Amino acid sequence: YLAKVTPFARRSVYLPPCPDTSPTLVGLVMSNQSEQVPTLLEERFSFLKPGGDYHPPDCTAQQRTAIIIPYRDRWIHLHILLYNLIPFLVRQQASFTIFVIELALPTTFNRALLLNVGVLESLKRDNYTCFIFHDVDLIPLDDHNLYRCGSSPRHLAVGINKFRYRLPYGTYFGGASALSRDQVFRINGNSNLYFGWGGEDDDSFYRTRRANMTVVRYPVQLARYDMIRHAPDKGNEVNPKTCV
Ligand code: UD2
Ligand code: MN
Repeated sequence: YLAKVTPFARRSVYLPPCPDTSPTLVGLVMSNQSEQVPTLLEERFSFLKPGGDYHPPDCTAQQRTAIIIPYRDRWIHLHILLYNLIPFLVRQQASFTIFVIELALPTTFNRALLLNVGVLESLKRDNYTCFIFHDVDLIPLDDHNLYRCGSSPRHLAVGINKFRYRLPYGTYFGGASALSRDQVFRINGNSNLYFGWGGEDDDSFYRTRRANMTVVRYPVQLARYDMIRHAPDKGNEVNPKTCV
């Protein structure tokens, strides 16, 4: 009977819940930022379902995760990220879909608005319970940095190379974060009003405070990231209303 089940029907087959700790975690790995990776993606990740879905093959993940990537004109970063992020999520036994939310209009960039678009569009597709808001240029280095949602919003990008692997300031909320669907709606999403670079992540942090939630973080030793080196983008000039 099992042999007849097509990949698309697999979710209707009973699989036991995934364990709290995945047995396939490996810990700290180096980021691979080779310019060769775009040519390797399709073959290496051919196990992904149409639309970029993945489900662990032998257990049922406890959460359904949407990875939301705000995007414009960062082709090589996107490919490098996917090359590193997909195996990371597979090792965590996540059930995930990656959504690249591309700003098509030639307006100033608006990262937080794209995150909102990602939430609303993804929910038309499946009943996601966990949202990971993720910069396109941030590579997580340690798979103990679990991309899961808990009882509080979580800031994931605690230690980034560009800040010498330390939290730059206490209310920092940039880079990558994890909010459950309930938490996203409790803060009424992110602000749509931040055009250009900066400030939108701080706004989201204050939204969690106003909703009486506390942002949690994993220890900096494991919540480590490499940001691919880049210059400021055209069309994402510093928001003049942001304090820098
Ligand atoms: C920091 C934060 C970021 C955000 C930003 C201020 C870190 C690691 N990240 O990023 O979360 O709060 O400051 O807005 O500190 N993007 C494009 N195309 C563009 C412009 C931006 O795809 O033309 C996307 C992309 O996903 C990028 C993200 O927006 O990673 C943030 O922009 P950035 O990387 O230029 O800014 P950065 O590194 O200072
Ligand atoms: Mn960046």
